Amino acid sequence: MKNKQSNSSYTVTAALPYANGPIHLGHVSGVYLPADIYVRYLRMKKKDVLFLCGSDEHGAAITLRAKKEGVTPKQIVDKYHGIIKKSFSDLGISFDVFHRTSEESHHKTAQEFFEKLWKDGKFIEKKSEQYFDQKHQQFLADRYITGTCPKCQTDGAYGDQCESCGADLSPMDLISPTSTLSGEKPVLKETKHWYLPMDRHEEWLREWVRDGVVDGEQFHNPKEWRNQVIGQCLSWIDGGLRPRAMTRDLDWGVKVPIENAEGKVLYVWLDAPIGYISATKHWAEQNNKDWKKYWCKKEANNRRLIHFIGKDNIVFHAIIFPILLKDHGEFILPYNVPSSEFLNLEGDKFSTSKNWAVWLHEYLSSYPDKEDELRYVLTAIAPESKDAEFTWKEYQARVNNELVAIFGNFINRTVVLINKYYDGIAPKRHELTEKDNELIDSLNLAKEKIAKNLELYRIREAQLEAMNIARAGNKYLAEQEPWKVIKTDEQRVETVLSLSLQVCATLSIAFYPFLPKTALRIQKLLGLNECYWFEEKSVCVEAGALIEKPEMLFKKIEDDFVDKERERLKLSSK
Ligand code: B3M
Ligand code: ZN
Repeated sequence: MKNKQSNSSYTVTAALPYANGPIHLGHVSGVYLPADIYVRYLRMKKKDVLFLCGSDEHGAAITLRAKKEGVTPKQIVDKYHGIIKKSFSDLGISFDVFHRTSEESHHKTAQEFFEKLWKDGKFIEKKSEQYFDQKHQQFLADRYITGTCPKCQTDGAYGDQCESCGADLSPMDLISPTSTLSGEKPVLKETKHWYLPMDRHEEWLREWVRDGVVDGEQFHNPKEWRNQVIGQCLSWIDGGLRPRAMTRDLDWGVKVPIENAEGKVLYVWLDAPIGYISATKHWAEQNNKDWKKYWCKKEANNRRLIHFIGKDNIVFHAIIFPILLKDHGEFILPYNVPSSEFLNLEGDKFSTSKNWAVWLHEYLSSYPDKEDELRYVLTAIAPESKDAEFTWKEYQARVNNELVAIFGNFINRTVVLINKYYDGIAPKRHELTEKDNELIDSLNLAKEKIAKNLELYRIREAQLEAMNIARAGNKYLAEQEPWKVIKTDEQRVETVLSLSLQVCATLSIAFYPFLPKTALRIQKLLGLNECYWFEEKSVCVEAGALIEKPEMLFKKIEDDFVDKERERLKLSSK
């Protein structure tokens, strides 16, 4: 293996959300939260990691929304960029930079990229007949055109993709095409575009995806890739890749930087991933760093590029973007593309148009002190390998039965007893029993399991292991019964509570990637300041340390909370 984990560094991206609406819980659970947890863990291990995101401000998603709201695309992206950025930060998603693709600096980077590829002969210029809306005097690509999917026969497939079966489409593939602007049948008209001949790349892509090898060199470990990502890529490649237009006839977007290309902009799926690079440049400039260290083969010594995305973005991150990066020549290729499946909501798909969604900014403004509850539940049900579902009933059950009854309860019992018996001074440890050693071993084992799972992007499993630490702590207290033993053997109680404090300290570290605010509260309770990933030595609270007064970490969710949220969802949906 070329890359050894021990000394690699990381460039981690989370899909750039379209700035055409706010973020909902489906996005958070599948992409942003797992990426944040992974990155927080790497930072705790003192890895060199850069965490990138930003808003995707071009493409039909934006212009169609602007049309619907009767405002300009600029007004749309300004509004939603602000809402999205704030909601991420309120949830504790710790991007190093949250950029935007409407920035001048991004346009420049995307144009330079396109120009280099054009000059190097990587595109084909081609005239063809394309669908045109006569009423609106506009060519129709991507979401401007819908029709029946030729693969699964579902109506409402778009000109670029069928959302029902995931097929990668072009407008000419659609059966009974209709303009989404006028609702009318389009006519054919000649236009010119620049195409990426993806068919030229099938061979190396297949080897890269399947074996992780390019030109005989090992670039990634395919065993670490999710099966569904490899499966989807290989089925596309084996189905035959076709040349794909990298430009569009639109006026909103990055202008095509070559002669005789008036009225043309870059295809949003060309410019958006380059947004990761321009975000890096922006961050590097502000932090006095060299952006090339994060992206370029020569400078990015042993760096892993990791894209967290949703499954509808696989083709763009695992096929098209790698082709562009390789064609350019200077860049590293993705090391992994952890892609999630979809999250549903109360028995139905999340839908912006039907307003069937729980919007992140609304949740956070209703419950500003419950961001960790949300982080916990969304990770516990994350759609990592198959579609999953969010319900308010399950939210209540997870908070009450796990956060309150297991995690909060264990911390609280320990802190209460230490305050009660020792005025809040951490007790000394005496001779250890077999049970004590078993507990210590289980802490060590748990942290290894958490680390291993996180390194393989199994975030859900990792959080479960963290919760098992609290479970073990509760079991230990229940067996040792310090509240009874205190009457007969005070020394033994000192040992039991000293070990319980060690469990609390371990929890504050193990949970830091998942529930950062709660973890820091526990650290404060214990007088600790230890946000590194414990490798060899265990975290302990020294005897004599001052433990603060108990406070409740989580509050029970009552039934009327669930009723209110369900009602709100029904009332606001269309
Ligand atoms: N904005 C698509 C999406 O939100 C797109 C991702 C771009 S990542 C470079 O699903
Ligand atoms: Zn389909």
